[in-house]
Amino acid sequence: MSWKLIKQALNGSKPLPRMWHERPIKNSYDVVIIGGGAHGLACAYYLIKDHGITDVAVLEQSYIGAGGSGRNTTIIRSNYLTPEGVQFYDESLKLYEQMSIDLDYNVMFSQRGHLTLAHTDGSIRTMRRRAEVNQIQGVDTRLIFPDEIKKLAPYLDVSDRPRFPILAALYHPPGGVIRHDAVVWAYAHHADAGGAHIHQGVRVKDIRVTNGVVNGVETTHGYIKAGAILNATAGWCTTIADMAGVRLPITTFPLQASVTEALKPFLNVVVVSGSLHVYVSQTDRGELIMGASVDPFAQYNMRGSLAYLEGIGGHMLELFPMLSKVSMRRQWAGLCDMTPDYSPIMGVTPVEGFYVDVGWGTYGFKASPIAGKTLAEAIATRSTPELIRPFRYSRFNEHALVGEKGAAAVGH
Ligand code: PYC
Repeated sequence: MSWKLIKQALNGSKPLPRMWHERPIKNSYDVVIIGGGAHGLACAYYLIKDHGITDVAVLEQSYIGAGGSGRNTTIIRSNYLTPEGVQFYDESLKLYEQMSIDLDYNVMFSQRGHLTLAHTDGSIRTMRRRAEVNQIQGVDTRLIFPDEIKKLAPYLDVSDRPRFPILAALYHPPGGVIRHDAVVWAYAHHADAGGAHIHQGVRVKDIRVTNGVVNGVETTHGYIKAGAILNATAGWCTTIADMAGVRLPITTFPLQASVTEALKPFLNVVVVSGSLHVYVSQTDRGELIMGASVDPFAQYNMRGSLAYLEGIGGHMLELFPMLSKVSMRRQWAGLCDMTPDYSPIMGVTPVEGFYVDVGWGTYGFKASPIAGKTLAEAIATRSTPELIRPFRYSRFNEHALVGEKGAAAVGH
């Protein structure tokens, strides 16, 4: 048992110290971060830790982690298709590996391995390419075939019975799942302890820009002057960017997910099928947590639909026929900001002092640590770090897209 737990037990009924605090809103900060998800909070943490910038406010219109950070299916991986994507996400995975130690908070990162199934010759070709790109970058990813897949996921139907039989899989042993709330709380705690102010329930109504330079934000709680502003929102990123006069090539779609009743442990890897639009893993409590591809219509509605349940139910049963009696317990949706090349947009914008960390599609949570770290560097140095240069805002005018559709998530 850890010393921390023993101390807590001996503390009797004394309330535990707060993880973060409510503080009065100041009328000026060096840096204002819009969006209190894992990205925004990680950026606040790294501004303090790496650059000694402590005069930071994180503004969250709801409660911290209420958006994509608390709605994702907790998958972490770095088996992308482009060298730029692999390098970037792999740095994130390495930071996740160290997070429980670095932040002294158990984020329960379970590197149980990640399998992306191939049901067609075309997807085998893409996976071969991904495996090679990954291996060149030093990332452990390889193509495997049904006999090995069966050993990793014994209940997966690898026979030729299904409509789309499993022909092969991309196996990525470092991939896995993490406790997403814990990631948000750990960053919030350290950002707060380092001096950042976390303001929940504060909505940004406008951004003041003079002669191409940001001045501050108009909020539901009054005007706040800011030396630099980071747009680290999802769902509302285009609305916020519009306030600064910055147009983003982003369309927003809902993505639905759900969880079943708890079952005995039987699934020790993350399983993804692009062709069937499914990703699934088993939680520590035994539930199956799963999601689909984005809904077919661009909208901000986050209601669950019967069409999603029918679709995912059918596809799950093609993969795991023995689940036919299992009931679904909860479903929800989050908002996904899709860019034309399925890669994010990070760094400086044409408005001086206005930075973006947006366009995270269905893959934002896994990037939180490295996005926070590199954006903090961009803000502190007023330049774009090499690792995120490929994802710069100007790439759309420079015909320098980073096409990640083949590895972004499930088939979109
Ligand atoms: O990119 O790994 C992924 C993912 C999982 C669920 C949605 N996207």
